[in-house]
Amino acid sequence: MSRTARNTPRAGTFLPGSGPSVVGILNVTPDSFSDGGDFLDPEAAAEHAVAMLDEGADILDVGGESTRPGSNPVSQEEEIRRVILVIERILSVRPDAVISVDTYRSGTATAALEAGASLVNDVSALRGDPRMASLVGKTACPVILMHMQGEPKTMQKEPHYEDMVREVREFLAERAEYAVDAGVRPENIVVDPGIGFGKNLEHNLALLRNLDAIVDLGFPVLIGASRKRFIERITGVQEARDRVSGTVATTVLAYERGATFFRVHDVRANREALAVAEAVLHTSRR
Ligand code: HH2
Repeated sequence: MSRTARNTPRAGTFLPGSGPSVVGILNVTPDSFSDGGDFLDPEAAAEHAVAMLDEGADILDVGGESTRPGSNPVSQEEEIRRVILVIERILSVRPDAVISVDTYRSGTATAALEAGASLVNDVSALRGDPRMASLVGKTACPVILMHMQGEPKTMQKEPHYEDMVREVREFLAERAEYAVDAGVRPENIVVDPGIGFGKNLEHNLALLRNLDAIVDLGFPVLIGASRKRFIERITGVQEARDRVSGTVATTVLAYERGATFFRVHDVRANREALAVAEAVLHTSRR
C-alpha cells in the first residue's frame, strides 16, 4: 500500500464483519505496569509487534505514555519521539499492519496518522485535548472512546459512583454523540468501559458482569483487562506478566457478553481462547 493511500484513513476497514478482534499492546514506555522498559528500543518494539501479528493480532496499539494508576504524564514531544519511529519501523516490515495510537493528544495522533497509523485510542474519550475531536472528525479516523473517572495519577484513590454501570453507559453515550457531532462516522466508534480506570475490584467485576448495558449502546465494545491489578486481587498472581490465565477468563466472558475488541499483551493465548469461544458460540461460522 502506498504511503498516500495509508495516510488516507481507512475508515471502517478495521471493523471486522464478524468475529472478535485482538488488539496487541505495544508500550514504548519505561514505566508501563507490566512491560515497562521492554520495548523502548524501536528495534525491539518492532520485533515484538511482528511477533504479535504472527500470533494473530488484528490491530497493534502503540502507546508512548503509561496511564497506569499513579503514572506521570510525559511531554507531547517525548510521546511523539517514542511512538513515531516504532510505527515507521513496523510498517517498513509489515506495510499492511493496522496500527492504533494510544494517545489523548492531538499532536501525537496527527503525527501517528501521518506515519501510517489508522485509528486513535483515546483513554480520555476526546476530553484530554480540545483539538482531538476535530482531528478525528476531519480525518474520518476510527476512534476508541474509553471511560475513566478522574485521571491516572489519582484515579484509584477511592473511586466513587452512585450507579456505576449506568454512569459509565451514559458517559459513553454522551461521548459518542460528541464524537458524531465533531464529524466522526458512527460506524467508526468503538466504546470501552475502561477496566481499572477509576474503578475498584467490585466496579470492574460489575462492568464485566453487566456488559450488555454497554453493548446495548450499539457500538462495538473493547475490553482492556489484560494483566490488570484486579486479576491479582482475585488470583493472587503478583507478577503482572503471569496474569495470562486471568486475562483469558475476562476475554472469553466479555466475548460471550458481546464485546468484540480485546486489548491484550498476550496475543496467542487470547486468540486461541477466542477461537474456541467462537466455535462454541457460533458453530454455523465453521
Ligand atoms: N488500558 C491501558 C492503556 N490504554 N486503552 C483502552 N482503550 N482501554 C484500556 O483498558 C487501556 C488503554 C493500561 O494498560 P497498559 O497499556 O498495559 O499499561 P500502561 O498504561 O501502564 O502503559
